Amino acid sequence: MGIVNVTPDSFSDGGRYLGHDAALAHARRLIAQGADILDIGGESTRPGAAPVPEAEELARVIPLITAIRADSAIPVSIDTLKPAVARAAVAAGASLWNDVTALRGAADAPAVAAGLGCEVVLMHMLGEPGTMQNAPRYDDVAGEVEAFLLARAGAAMSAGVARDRIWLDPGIGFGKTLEHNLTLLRALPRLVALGFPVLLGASRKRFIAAIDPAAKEAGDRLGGSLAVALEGARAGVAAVRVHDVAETVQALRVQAAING
Ligand code: HH2
Repeated sequence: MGIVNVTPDSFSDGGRYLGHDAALAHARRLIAQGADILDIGGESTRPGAAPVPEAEELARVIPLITAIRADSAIPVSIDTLKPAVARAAVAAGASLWNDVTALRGAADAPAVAAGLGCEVVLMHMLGEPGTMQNAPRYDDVAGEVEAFLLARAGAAMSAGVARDRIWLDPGIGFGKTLEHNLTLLRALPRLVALGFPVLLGASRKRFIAAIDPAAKEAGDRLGGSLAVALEGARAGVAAVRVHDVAETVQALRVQAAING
């Protein structure tokens, strides 16, 4: 899954693809590099990011989805916590709603997801983006994340979302210390064993710098991002959400070739 952030403030590529033409060119580049899904986002979720009004978010993402749909059949995912943005994105041709709040962003979010009939990514986040990195605490991080995701899958299904449309995501970096992230990465086989497709997003994230101090800037974290993608694939995740599509596709292809 290749990331297209149409935002001024995303942590690793904020502002680079804010204009429609730059975003579309980036989307086309990721398709050419071998992305199987594009994840389009118009609101950053990094700690401290400013909330984006609905009209602004729609103006960022909808023309882009329409333009991608005009010349590619690639599945498009909309990264939003607003039901109205998900609805407009699906109308424009998106088939997956990637929601970092796991359908908790609005009271009607599960019902909207059911009505849209699209696939849904339910991601774990502890707290709110603004404060989630302030000393997050768990007694058993893998168990708690798993229980949360199963509860959210239950809520989605109760609202009418079909079981085979639900993806789970442990939410690397969303209210987690380095140790929490590592424990969750070690526990991926257990998450995969729940039987839902798992999405893993660790690309260029800050925990990589906590392991390698030389990776201070987001752009310095390709090696660490590839390491996580390979571990994820080995654990059986269905997709990895990444900024560096060409390099990730190459790493996964070589890994697949080695493994026959
Ligand atoms: N991470 C980010 C955003 N959306 N969605 C899912 N399902 N999983 C993730 O791990 C995930 C996500 C954060 O990365 P990015 O989009 O690069 O940054 P920002 O939120 O600042 O736009």
